[in-house]
Amino acid sequence: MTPSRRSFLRLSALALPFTSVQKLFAKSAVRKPIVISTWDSGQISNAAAWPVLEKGGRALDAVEQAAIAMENEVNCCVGLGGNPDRDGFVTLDASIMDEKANCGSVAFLERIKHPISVARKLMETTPHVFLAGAGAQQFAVANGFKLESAALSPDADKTYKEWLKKAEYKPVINIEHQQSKGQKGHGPFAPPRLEDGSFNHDTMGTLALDNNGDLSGMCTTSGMGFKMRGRVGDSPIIGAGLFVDNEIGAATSSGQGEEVIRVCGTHLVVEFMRSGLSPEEACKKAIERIVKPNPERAKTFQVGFLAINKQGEVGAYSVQKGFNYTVTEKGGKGVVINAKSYFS
Ligand code: SD4
Repeated sequence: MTPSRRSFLRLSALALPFTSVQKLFAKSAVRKPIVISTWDSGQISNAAAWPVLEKGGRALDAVEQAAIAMENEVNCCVGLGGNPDRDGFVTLDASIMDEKANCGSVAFLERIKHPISVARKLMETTPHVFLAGAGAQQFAVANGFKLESAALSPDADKTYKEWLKKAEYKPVINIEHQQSKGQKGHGPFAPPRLEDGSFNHDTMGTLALDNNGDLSGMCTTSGMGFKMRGRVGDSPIIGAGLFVDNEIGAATSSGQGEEVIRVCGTHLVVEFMRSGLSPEEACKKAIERIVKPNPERAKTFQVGFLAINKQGEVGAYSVQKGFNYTVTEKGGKGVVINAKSYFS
C-alpha cells in the first residue's frame, strides 16, 4: 500500500536525527500572533493592534483597534481629517471581517469618526452586511456614535482649496440631464496622482492572525481625494478591498479602487492562496490579472495587495513600485517591507 503524503512525512520525520526534526517542525510552525498593515503608516495601526494580540486577544479586536488608531490621525487618506470629495465633503468607507465569515461595511458615510466600529456594529447586531450614505449615518447615530462637525481638517482644507484652483471644478446641478443631452465630460474625476506626484491614496488595510490561529481583517479609508460625490471605492466591498477566509488566508488592498473592484481583487488573492500559492505569489497573480486587459493604462495607476495565509506567511505585490507594508510580531516592533511590483 502506498503511504499517504501525511503518513510519509510522519515516517520520514521519525527517521531524521532530532535536530533535523526540530528544524522540520520549526519550518512548519505557524507564525502567530502577527499583524500586517498596508504602508509604512501601518506602524501606527500595528502598534494599536499588537497589545490585543500579545495578550492573547482576538484578531477581530486587534484589527478594529488598528483602524481606530488610524482614523484618529489626521492624514490625507483615512478618517475625518482626510481629503474631501470634489464637492468638499469627507466621505468614509470601511469594512471588517472575522474568522467566521461575518462581515460588515459602511460606505459614503459622513461625519462619523470611526466608520470601522459602525461596520462592526452592523455586523454584530443586524442581519445586514453593508450600509451606505444617510442610512449608515442614521444607524451610527442611533447606536450612540457622535455626529461630528463637517468642517475639513486644516490640512485637507488647504489641499482642497489648492485643488479647486487648478481643477476649476464647479458642482453642476442636474448633471444627469446635461449628460442625457449628449454633453460629455463632467470631470474632474479623482486624479490618480496628487500635486506632489504621489499616488492619490493611502488606505489602511490590516490583517491579523491571533494566538488562537484565527484570522480577521479590516480596511478603512476616506477614499480617493476629490472623487466624484457618492463615489465608492473597493475598501468597503467584501471581496474587493478586504477578504478573509479562516481556512486559507486573508487579503486587503490599497490603490485605485475601481481596478480592484473589476477583478474582485482580494477574493481573487485568497482563491490563489487556496490553490497553493504563497501570499506574495497570490498577490502577484491578482496584480497581473488587473494589468492584463490594458497594460498601457495600468502604467497610470497604482494598486497594491497585501496577504497573509493560515501559517502566518505574509506577502504583497503592486502595480507600481512604492507600495510597502508593516509587519509586527513577537517583540512588537513594526518592520516595514517594500513590495515587489509589476512595473519597476
Ligand atoms: C479607494 N482604495 O477608495 C481606495 C483608495 C485608497 O486611500 O487607497 N485611498 O479606491
